[in-house]
Amino acid sequence: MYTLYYMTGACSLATQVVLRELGVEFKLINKDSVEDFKAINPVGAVPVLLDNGKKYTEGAAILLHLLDKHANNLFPASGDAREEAIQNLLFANATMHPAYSKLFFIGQSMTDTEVKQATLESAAQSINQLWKVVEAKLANQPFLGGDHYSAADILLTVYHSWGQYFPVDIVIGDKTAKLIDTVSNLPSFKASQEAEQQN
Ligand SMILES: N[C@@H](CCC(=O)N[C@@H](CS)C(=O)NCC(=O)O)C(=O)O
Repeated sequence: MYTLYYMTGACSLATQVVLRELGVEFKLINKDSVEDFKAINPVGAVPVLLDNGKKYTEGAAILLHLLDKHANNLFPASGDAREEAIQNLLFANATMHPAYSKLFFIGQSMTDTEVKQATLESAAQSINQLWKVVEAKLANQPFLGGDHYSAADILLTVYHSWGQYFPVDIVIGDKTAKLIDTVSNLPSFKASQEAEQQN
């Protein structure tokens, strides 16, 4: 039995989608309902996963743990395909996520309206460069995972949803738009969003 600590709409949404894709049982706990969340994760960040009481932090590490443990079609088990999938997972988690995190930081910390808008737009340009990298990776395949969506595709779909919170233009290519549309309409994705609202 798993327990997932989450925040609504945050990167932990991708962890929940993967748990559902794997068909495993889990319990959801909203981070904001925990009195001292830093006692659970001193960094203060979600996702945090408990696997039979053992604690896992860091989204990519959590996904690798789950995907190694359960049979799935989200992550190759070996070979070049696995190496490629690890690179894509970390591109999403360690490159695209921090690029979006800049928007949240600027949004929360800057007060001068003009400077704030210019800085948000600069951060959005960096994000758009990364979406071009994604579009290029999709030249001959519908998902980063190939013919089937992968963990990285799920992460990217969650991050893309964050652009709507900021007054900037996030530009994605046609193939990327199709990927995001497909993943965000998966039953596992929709159920995860609903569960966050109900919990
Ligand atoms: N490197 C961490 C980063 C996780 C992270 O930044 N999580 C955000 C949500 S997407 C968070 O929990 N922020 C704390 C907060 O906003 O209170 C990971 O991949 O797990």
